[in-house]
Amino acid sequence: MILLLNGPNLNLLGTREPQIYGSTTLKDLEDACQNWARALELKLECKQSNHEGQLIDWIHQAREEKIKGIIINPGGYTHTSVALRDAIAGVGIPTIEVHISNVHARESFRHHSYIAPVCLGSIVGLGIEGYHAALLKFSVVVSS
Ligand code: CA2
Repeated sequence: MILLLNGPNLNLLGTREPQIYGSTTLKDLEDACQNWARALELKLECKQSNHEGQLIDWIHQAREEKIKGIIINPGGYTHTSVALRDAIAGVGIPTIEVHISNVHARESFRHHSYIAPVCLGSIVGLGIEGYHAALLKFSVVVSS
């Protein structure tokens, strides 16, 4: 089982700022990920929260649930959260960070990620296809 976590404000996908984040809604994104996962013979659980502590609790629970990989778009917490970084490092589950937009082409405060150093890798700027790329990687490195 792979866990997909989307962080704060990603529930607004498709409703505002389409020039940055596209017109796909969170529901469309999660449906697309389920289809991609099925094609890759991976089981996938999708969650979204606007709350840092909730995301951390889900990461901790992932260890009990024998989750094999985590795909996370931490939203704005990417650039602020030592606690989220500690949770990912603490559970030791391979994690891939995904950003829909190219954070390096945006404001300088988006250029630093607290999360990236504790991840297997980061995918930025490829739109929702970045989630597909992350699933593809997990289809190679883990068995569902
Ligand atoms: O590019 C990404 O995926 C981000 O993680 C999105 C975050 C942003 O803080 C990161 O720097 C990069 C923001 C998510 C907000 O999503 C919205 C979507 C539609 C309308 C408004 C916000």
